[in-house]
Amino acid sequence: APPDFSGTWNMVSNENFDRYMQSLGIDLITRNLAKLIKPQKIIEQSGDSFVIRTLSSLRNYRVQFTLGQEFDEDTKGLDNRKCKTLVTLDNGHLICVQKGEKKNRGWKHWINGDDLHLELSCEDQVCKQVYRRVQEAC
Ligand code: YOG
Repeated sequence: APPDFSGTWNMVSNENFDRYMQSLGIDLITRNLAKLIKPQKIIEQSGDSFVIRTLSSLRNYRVQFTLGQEFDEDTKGLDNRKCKTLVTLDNGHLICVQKGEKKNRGWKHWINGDDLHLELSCEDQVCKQVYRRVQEAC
């Protein structure tokens, strides 16, 4: 069965985030603030439809999509670019391609136990993040 990404996930690790942000042209002051935060992901999945919220004290970001349907993404509050974005599911991996000004841009999510993995790519940089599931009260 395909994985269910739904839930609340807290960041536990973040590798190469600074160089990823540099590849997106984020200024030094913003990068230094962004490195200090540990965002939370809130994912709502129902069938092929997803909402992913990335929440932090610095910025919030929300993206909504249906698998296999390209859409216009505006990375407002992040690097403020427009992309043609397509997300597909391949062997339990949620794979996003963000076509636009930046080459080789996208991200991948997958689940391993209680961990939600995220690889963010731009140009020649890959940032590797891990989030851990927040258990709901019963
Ligand atoms: O996630 O696209 O889950 O959208 C990447 C930040 C930092 C703002 C975050 C705020 C890229 C300043 C979005 C971080 C750097 C730096 C919390 C990752 C840009 C600006 C919002 C992302 C996907 C996959 C869903």
